[in-house]
Amino acid sequence: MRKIFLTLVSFSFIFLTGCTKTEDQPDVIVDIEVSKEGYRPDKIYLNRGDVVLFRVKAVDEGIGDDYSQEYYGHCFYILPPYDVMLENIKKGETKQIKLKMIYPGEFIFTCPYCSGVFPTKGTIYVR
Ligand SMILES: [Cu+2]
Repeated sequence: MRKIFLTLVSFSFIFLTGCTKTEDQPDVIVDIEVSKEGYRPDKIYLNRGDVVLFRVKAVDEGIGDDYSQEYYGHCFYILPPYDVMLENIKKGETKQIKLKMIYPGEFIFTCPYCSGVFPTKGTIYVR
């Protein structure tokens, strides 16, 4: 019984400390557009602890608009430790994700689909 309780406690601990997704109300809304020209804005300044709603709109077709393929459009991927991704954002579509910015530092975000060809990279600064 005690062992089960300790296991539950450690699972909750991992969940609370390791997960940046949240159901809290956002403190900040960040609207981003992505195209073959890159992200706009490509520098985002946030405070540690902010709950941030990222709304990412694709303004062109990215790697393609064949929606029968596994990959199309653009992405918004924040590298670890955030390690979250919005995938397959179609031209004209907005996808959103809400995160609690628990890690301070500088974090690259990119489109894994097209960043080898287009300048789809940016930086989030959390202080
Ligand atoms: Cu892209």
